[in-house]
Formats: sequence, C-alpha cells, structure tokens
Amino acid sequence: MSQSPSEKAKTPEHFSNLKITKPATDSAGFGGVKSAFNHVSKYMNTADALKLSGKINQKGGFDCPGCAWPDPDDERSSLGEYCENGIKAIAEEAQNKTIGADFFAKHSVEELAIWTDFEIGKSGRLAEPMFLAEGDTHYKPISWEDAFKKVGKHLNALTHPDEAVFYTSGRTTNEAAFLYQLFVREFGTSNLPDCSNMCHEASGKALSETLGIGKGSVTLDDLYNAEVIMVIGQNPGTNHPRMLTALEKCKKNGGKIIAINPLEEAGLIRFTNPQNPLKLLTGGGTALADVHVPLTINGDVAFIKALLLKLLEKEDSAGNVFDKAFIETYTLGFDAFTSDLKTYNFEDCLKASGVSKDIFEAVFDLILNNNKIICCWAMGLTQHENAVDNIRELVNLLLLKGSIGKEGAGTCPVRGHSNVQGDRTVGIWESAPQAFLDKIEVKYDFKPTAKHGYSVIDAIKAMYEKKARVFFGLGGNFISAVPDTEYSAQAMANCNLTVHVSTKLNRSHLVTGKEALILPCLGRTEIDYQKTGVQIQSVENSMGIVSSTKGVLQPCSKDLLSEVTVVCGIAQATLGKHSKVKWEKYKDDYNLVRDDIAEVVAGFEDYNTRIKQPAGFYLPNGARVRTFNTSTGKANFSINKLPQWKLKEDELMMMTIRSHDQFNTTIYGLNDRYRGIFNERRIIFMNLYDMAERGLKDQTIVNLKSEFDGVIRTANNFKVVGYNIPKGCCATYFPETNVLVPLDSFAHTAKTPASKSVKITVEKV
Ligand SMILES: Nc1nc2c(c(=O)[nH]1)N[C@H]1C(S)=C(S)[C@@H](COP(=O)(O)OP(=O)(O)OC[C@H]3O[C@@H](n4cnc5c(=O)[nH]c(N)nc54)[C@H](O)[C@@H]3O)O[C@H]1N2
Ligand SMILES: Nc1nc2c(c(=O)[nH]1)N[C@H]1C(S)=C(S)[C@@H](COP(=O)(O)OP(=O)(O)OC[C@H]3O[C@@H](n4cnc5c(=O)[nH]c(N)nc54)[C@H](O)[C@@H]3O)O[C@H]1N2
Ligand SMILES: [Mo]
Repeated sequence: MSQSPSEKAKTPEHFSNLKITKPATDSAGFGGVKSAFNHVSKYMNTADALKLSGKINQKGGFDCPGCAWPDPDDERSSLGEYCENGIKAIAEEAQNKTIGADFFAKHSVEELAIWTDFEIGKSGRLAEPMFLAEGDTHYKPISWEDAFKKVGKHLNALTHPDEAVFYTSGRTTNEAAFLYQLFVREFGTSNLPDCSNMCHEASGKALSETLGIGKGSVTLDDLYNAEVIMVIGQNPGTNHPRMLTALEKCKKNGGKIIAINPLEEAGLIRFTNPQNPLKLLTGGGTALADVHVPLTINGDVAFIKALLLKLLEKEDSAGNVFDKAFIETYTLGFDAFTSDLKTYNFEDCLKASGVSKDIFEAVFDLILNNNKIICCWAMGLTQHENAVDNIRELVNLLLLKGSIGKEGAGTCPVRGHSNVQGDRTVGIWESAPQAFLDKIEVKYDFKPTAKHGYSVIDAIKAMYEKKARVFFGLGGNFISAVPDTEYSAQAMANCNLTVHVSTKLNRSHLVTGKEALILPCLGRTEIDYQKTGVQIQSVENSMGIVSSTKGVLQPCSKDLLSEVTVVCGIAQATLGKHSKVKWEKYKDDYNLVRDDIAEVVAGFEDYNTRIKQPAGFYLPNGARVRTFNTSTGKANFSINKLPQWKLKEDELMMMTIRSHDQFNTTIYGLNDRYRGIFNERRIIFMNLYDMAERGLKDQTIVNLKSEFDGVIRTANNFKVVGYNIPKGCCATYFPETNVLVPLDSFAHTAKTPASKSVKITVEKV
C-alpha cells in the first residue's frame, strides 16, 4: 500500500533517546561557543568555515541567513557579528555534502518520507534540478530549460491566473522578491502568500492601524537608551541571540528588563557575551530580566489591561502618570478608550492573566516610574486568535506613556527570517496597497489586478477545494510550516504541479502534486557570478535598515542558479514575447533590478548608490518621528476585548515553540540545551500538578488530541517532561505538533494561525 499524502507530511513517530537535565540559568557563554564549534566541525570543512567567520554580518560581507536582528551601525565585533545559532544556520547552508541524481535514484520519495526532519536536512545541499513525473516513485534529473518550460506550460494551461499560488519564505533577497512579485502580478494574480502570514502579520495589521506603519519604530540605539524594555512572548536567547548584547548594553546604562513569558527562558535570566573573550574564560555574565512574569498562555491582554487599569486609577488620583501633551497632540480615541477600560475590573484581569500580585506590583512600579519604554515581542503574541488585540493593547500602553517616537522608546516586533521584512516592503503581499500597484502600472505599462490574493490559510483552502492547481514556493518548507498538516497535505496533493526553489531537501519536496519540481538555488553564503561580474544583493532587517549581502564561498554545485535567474527564467517561459518586462536583462546585472525598485518602492531613491554605504541605509519610518500615517492622521487608541476562552476540565492550552537546535522546520540537532532536553523532540512540557492529576511521570508516553469545530486531530507518541510552566499550560515543538493546529483557528483580521493557543487533551498510551 502506498503512503497517503498525510502520512508523508507527518513527522515520524519514533523516539530517539530522551535525556532530561535541569534547565540552564545562563545563556551563550562557553556552552554556546562549544556547540557552534561542534556543528561547524561536523558539517563543514575548515577552510570554508574560516573564510565565512570573518564576514558574517560585516560591512561588505554577507547577511547571516538566520534571524532578522540588526547589526550595529558603527563598531562591529572583530570576532564577527555572529551567534551560536547563526553559525548553525550557516553551517547548515555551507555543508560539504551535496545531493543530486544518484541520491534520488537511490531513495524513493516514500522512503525519504519516513526519515525524520533531522535526517532529511542532513542529507546535503540540493545540487541539480529534479523532476517527479506523474505516478513515478523517484525524482529524476531535468535540465533548467525544460524545468522552466514545464512551469510555463502548467501556468498557461490554467483557466485563470488565480488558480496558481506563489509562496515566499523570508530568506529571499529584495532583488529576487521584487522580480518575483512583478512576474506574479504580470501573470495576472495577487496570490502571494508568504511566511509572514504565519508570523508577524498580526503585528503588521495592529501597527498599521494604530501607528500608521506595519513595522517597529525603534533603532538599536533606542534599545541601549531605554529605561524599561518589556520582552513579551519572545525567546531571544535562542531565536535572536544577538539581541542579548543590546539588552546587556541597556542594563549597563541602568535600564530594566521585564520578561513576560509562561516560561523562564535561560536567555533572559543571564547572558555571557560570546564576543567578550575575557568574560568567556572567567564566566560571570550579565543578569538580564529584573522581573519575570510567568503568565498563563494567552494571558497577555488580561495582564496589560490590569496594568492599564492601575495606571488610569493613579492618573485619576495623582494626575502625573500619562503624557498628556503627547496624547493631546498626537493621538485620537483617548476618551473612548478610557471609558471602555473602566468597564473592566482589575482583580478579574489579574486573575485571568494568572500573575501574582507581587509580580504585578513589581512590573507596575517600573512602568509607572519610567517614560522611556520599549516593547519587544515575537510569536508569543502573534500566534493567537486575539493576536491583533494583544499588540494593539501594548500600543495603548505606549501611547499613554508617550513612549513612541522619542529616544529610548517605541515598538519592536522582532522579525523572524532574515529578509521577511524586506520581502514585504518590495511587494510580496497578497493585499498590496493600491498606490504600490499604481506605481507598477506606470513603470511597466500593465495593470496589476487590484483583487486581493490568497494568504497562506486561504491558499491551502483553495488548493484543497481544487480552485488552485499549481503551487510555487520561493524558499521555505510550506507543508511543515503550515497548520493542520493532514488537511494541508491533501491540498498539496490536489495540485497538478508543485514547485520548490530550495537550497536543502525538505518535507515539502515529498508531499507533492501530480508532478513536482525541485529547483536548487544559491544560498547567501555563496558567490553569485553573472555576466557583468559578481553580484551583490540586499536585505532589510527588523529595524528597517537596508544593507548589501555578498557571498564568499564557491557555489556547492555548478548547476545552481540564483533566485533572480530562476525567477527571470520562469517569467520568460511563462509570459513569452508578450511580456512588458525585459526579463533577460536583469539576471546579468542586479543593479538594473535595484534601479527599478528605486522607481517603484517608496524610500529606495538612489538605491544603487546608497546600498554601497558600508552599513546600509534606513528606510523612512513615520512612527519613529511622530508622523502617524493612519487613516485619521493620528496615532489611534484602540478598544480591545478581554479574550474569553475556556478550557474543558481535562484540556490544556498548548503552545508550539522552537527548540534551541532548529531554524523553523530545519532541525540542526535533537537538543534543547537551555531547557535541559537532550536527544529528543517528541516531548511535551507539562506542569507537575497537571501531570499528577493525570497520573503521568517524566518520560511517560502519551498521545495528544485536539478537538475543534467537531474535528478531532491527533499526534501520537510524545514523552512527558515535568517543567516550570503555569498550570493548565503545556508546550511542544513545532513542526511535530502542527498536525494539531486547526486551519480555522487564526488571528482575527490577520489570519496568523493560532499555533500558540491549541487546546489539547493528553492520553497515556
Ligand atoms: N535559532 C533560531 N532562530 C530563529 C528561528 C528559529 O527557528 N531558530 N526562527 C525565526 C523566526 S521565523 C521567528 S518568527 C522568530 C521566532 O522567535 P520567537 O517568537 O522567540 O520563537 P518561539 O519559539 O515561537 O517562541 C515564542 C516564545 O513565546 C512564549 N509564549 C508562547 N505563548 C505565549 C503567550 O501566550 N504569551 C507570552 N507572553 N509568551 C508566550 C514562549 O514561551 C516562547 O518563549 O525567530 C527567528 N529566529
Ligand atoms: N506550529 C507552528 N507553526 C509555525 C510556527 C510556530 O511557531 N508554530 N512558526 C511560523 C513562522 S513564524 C514561520 S516564519 C514559518 C516558517 O516557514 P518557512 O519559511 O516556509 O520554513 P523554513 O523552515 O524557514 O524553510 C526552510 C527551507 O527553506 C529553504 N531555504 C533556506 N535558505 C534558502 C535560500 O536562501 N533560498 C531558497 N530559495 N530556499 C532556502 C530550505 O530548502 C529549507 O528547507 O513557520 C510557521 N509555522
Ligand atoms: Mo517567523
């Protein structure tokens, strides 16, 4: 019997060999250096490793393909601006091994599907284009030209361009992303779902509405100068390790840090800077969080409301709490906001947040007595049904304190992929603003459709319902990243053609449409040779700085193309002579792409000159200078309801989080060192009381079940780990439990899957 699409899509259920130790209370330091070194020595040769190490995030070097945390504008560490997980991301891309025709002749798709994600990732870099014909068991080589023709033929056979879906993951550079969306729009659709739909979409929505820009307002200097930094729903020690250096600087300048998180993450307890050799040897890092708020999962609106209520009470009695001049001059909606706030009861809010009075008081004092406040957040806020409210409520707090658009204060949504923000800026957007589409029309003389396209969730439904029949992915690992694995696998299987432009083999190559293509491309670390010489590309980080990136290693195979070249090839093969865009010219000289971006995208004037500045350039940011480009022209207070969710008696609220040894769906290793987990990913972190109530112990094997809208979803074989997590809450790793996340449970208005609030039950096997 052959495997069903959903069997191929699910992660294998067998165990490794779980070892549990006490969670760490310090981050980075020598342990980080050791772990990075182990990784490099296992997967890369020394000469390449040395070549890379001095160039990571250096001016004129390459942008780390890990996270989107910015590099300092001025001095950069002589040891390289790197972190343990950045090194792992690079070693993963620059590994020695390659896979091509021989590998795929040896291993069938069905065989590969029973490998773990860790094993799949370790197979090597993709080295040549591969094609899976209808009914075939193995991928076979195909020439680039034939691959392009095949894509063109399938796209042109559709009855309407809206029957194709064009996904983007956030590593794609500005140049490739701009051309890609241009091609998609000329082809005739806006179906441009991207990883942002599963990530910071809720931040974008909330911030655009309230502050007029869907990006954060702060710079690195602001972080150094803040009086208080709240780190909410984010685990920087693992996911943005270089952020800890900024937090350390803030502390040294007398700032305070509040960590709001159901888990006490090691990275926020103490940090030993790996770029300070003396500290590394002597130990003794910097204590970071002054207060840890162990709130219940999705208790954030309740906790912030409790803070807002007490601030309002104090303002009413003492009158010196709010920044009244700021509120008067720059905001709208204050009266409506406060009168709604007064309908809530402080005790109820605090209770709903799960936070004790003592801890609340400690946070309240810091907020009351300081006026330069920064809120940093990530997936702990954006992956809930009320995600947009979470962020709007934070903005309310900042507005009351006048903590927007001044030194040391503002919003800091910490982005995930290294260029996810840039991709959106240059047009990867299923609902792009009309002004942007008009600019395209003027420049290229075709009218892009104004109809909004599919976001990730809508795309999955469309494929499932056979309204879309071709899936094209520029990077990423769609099937493992999306919710509701079984449903989504069927959606992919319903397509006529699935295509992935990738650096590494992943599960999405195994859960295919009738036909499938793997198109291997250059990674960030590799030199991009074209007719006019070596090309640079560019990216935008989490703080709106655009800078260049240039690879330093020889490509791992001669058959790789750059993403820019792939996009141009497909555009030519699909649109042919009738295209209004001169596709053939861009691939030889990426300066020409940047010239076009400069004309079409606001803020990129003189792009080719400014990109040569060693530290790059800042894009305009209204909120940073108190120009609020909202529909009202002011910063808007918002009214947000207290979320009303309830757990049934035996249910737990599950968040799906990242271990310290993965980049999204790429599994670097099986350890989660900071949390004391070794050699296993199929685990569930539980509160000891919840375990006792169910008769569970460490290492007991359980099955997980989620019931939503009458559908039961299951994920089998997980080992229980007792952990310091609030009662009623539990945590598992993404992507192993994506199969439990219902497709229809997503953030209102933003459609971010609610993968941090999944109601589940746990059953002993
Ligand atoms: N090494 C590495 N770096 C990465 C990534 C990676 O996988 N590996 N991924 C990249 C990407 S794409 C992204 S988006 C970012 C992700 O960066 P993070 O958002 O830090 O990643 P998660 O592991 O999803 O962590 C979410 C954190 O939120 C907490 N949390 C969960 N639910 C709640 C809640 O309801 N309230 C609050 N207050 N906290 C909550 C969790 O305990 C956890 O600490 O990192 C980027 N950087
Ligand atoms: N349950 C649950 N689900 C989640 C999340 C969660 O917290 N919980 N997080 C969500 C978030 S925040 C995100 S951003 C998404 C991530 O979703 P994706 O961005 O789709 O997934 P990644 O795992 O980052 O993609 C990895 C693949 O990208 C390819 N790749 C790497 N580098 C390059 C490159 O330079 N070019 C090209 N063309 N390909 C490259 C490799 O083949 C690799 O296998 O997942 C989301 N899914
Ligand atoms: Mo993300």
